[in-house]
Amino acid sequence: MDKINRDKLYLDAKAWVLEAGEQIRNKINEPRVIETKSNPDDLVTEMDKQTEKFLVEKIKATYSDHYIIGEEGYGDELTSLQGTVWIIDPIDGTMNFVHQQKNFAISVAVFHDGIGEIGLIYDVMADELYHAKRSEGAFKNEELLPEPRQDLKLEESIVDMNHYFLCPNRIVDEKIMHQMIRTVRGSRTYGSAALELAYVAEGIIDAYLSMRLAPWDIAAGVVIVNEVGGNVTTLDGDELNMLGNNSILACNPKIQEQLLAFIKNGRK
Ligand code: 2AM
Ligand code: CA
Ligand code: CA
Ligand code: CA
Repeated sequence: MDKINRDKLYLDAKAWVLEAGEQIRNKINEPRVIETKSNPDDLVTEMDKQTEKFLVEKIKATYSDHYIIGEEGYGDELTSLQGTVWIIDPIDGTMNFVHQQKNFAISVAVFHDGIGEIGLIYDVMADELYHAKRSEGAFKNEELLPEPRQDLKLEESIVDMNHYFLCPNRIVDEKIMHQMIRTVRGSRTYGSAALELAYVAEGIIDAYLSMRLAPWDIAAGVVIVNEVGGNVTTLDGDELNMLGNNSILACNPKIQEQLLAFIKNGRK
């Protein structure tokens, strides 16, 4: 993808994400219709659907030859990442949106022929935009995000994981995960994969582990984490598949080997 096209795409994507965020903020206190999807804790609201529809309409009107993968179904059914593909989560952290009216994000990535070119994660209520273009640095608003700390030790790390890892589960022995929690300095869970990846990029947490995330949960975050020099792989250390679900480990490279060793030890 040439630079001029990418710069225009980036400006358009950024403007649409900011506009979508403003629309959500303007309606944040309105009564909400909440439905459930795969299970009673898997929530969706009109706002998720409206926001995805808004973004898809903007993209289709301006870039009729681009493809879209979106959580709420307004995009395309894709079997390949050839061409230019937008990967959209209109509200990542819908449970936080419903219960807290904060701590959720709009996540938008643009991939070209399988390569992540642009990542945008907008913390709507904090008005903080994490953004990156491949090879041009990653930013939080105007501030350049630093490279991951070189002197980091696992014992001084903050590791973020979904608490399902600490319950009996089919992915990894929970006792090994308890050991991991006891080894590191602290653990966190924020409830928005996109923001959790943005925090790894920012270096305010050192690792994020999650099970079975969809492309729209992680696409923008992967671009931003990679851009600062962080690593994102599957829990087994393999490359991600952006057309399917992935269990992921995103982290500062200094602690990657040790975290992968823990997981390998407990892997089912
Ligand atoms: P969502 O809010 O867009 O659904 C919560 O820990 C994180 O996991 C959120 O980023 C959430 O995205 C994501 N997630 C993925 N699949 C989910 C599911 N089936 N139920 C709830 N959250 C899910
Ligand atoms: Ca969802
Ligand atoms: Ca999501
Ligand atoms: Ca979502």
